[in-house]
Amino acid sequence: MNVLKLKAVSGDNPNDNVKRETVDLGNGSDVVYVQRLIPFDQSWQWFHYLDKHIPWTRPTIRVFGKSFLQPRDTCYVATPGLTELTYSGYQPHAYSWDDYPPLKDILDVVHKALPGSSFNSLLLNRYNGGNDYVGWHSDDEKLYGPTPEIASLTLGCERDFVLKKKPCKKSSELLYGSEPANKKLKKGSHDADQHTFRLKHGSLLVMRGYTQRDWIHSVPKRAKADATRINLTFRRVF
Ligand SMILES: O=C(O)CCC(=O)C(=O)O
Repeated sequence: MNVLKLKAVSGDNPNDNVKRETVDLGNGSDVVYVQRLIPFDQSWQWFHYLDKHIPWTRPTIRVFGKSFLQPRDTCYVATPGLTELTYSGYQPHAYSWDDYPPLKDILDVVHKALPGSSFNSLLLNRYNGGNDYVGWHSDDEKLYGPTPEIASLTLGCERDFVLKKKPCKKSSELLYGSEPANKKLKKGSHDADQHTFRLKHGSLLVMRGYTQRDWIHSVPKRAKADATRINLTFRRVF
């Protein structure tokens, strides 16, 4: 599998000494990966709190006219008054940040790590083992604007996060939408149009610029991922 060797970028964030690495995807898209944003023990504390207290649901969604159970648990949190989120025919209830106070502490850490960011919504995902996944998609809903910054925090089991370049703007979802997100790249292969990040406990991955317009991403099924992973994706709704 092509797990990326990342280039460390110095001076990107002089306000802290957390090591961050940036992958330039070209044409105004890039990804920042911070492998150890949150200390190990603190990450487990937040993991256990969220696992227990978040009102997880597994909704029925519609993709290409077919209904199926979303292959992971989810919950949505947003600041009141924002445009409501709808994806795959599903409109999640927006819980408040005040309902789950540790989320505000986590948001604070993420904001400090990303100067200039101001996220007002959060989609949480819980993968109960390697059969849970998210298929190929991009977070290109209009409510996020043309160049959203999307910050994705991992707690718990390590999983692969795969980015693949869209073949062309309009046909990408047709080409990729029904493809199961469980393929691995051949060992040792190098493909500039596909990148895999192994997301560690306490890590933060940030997609920026035109990544949602030009790339799709997935967290594929992995037989060996036998424990739970909680993912928090912070976004700004305009
Ligand atoms: O779990 C992840 O790392 C990705 C989640 C994701 O792609 C999404 O919520 O849109």
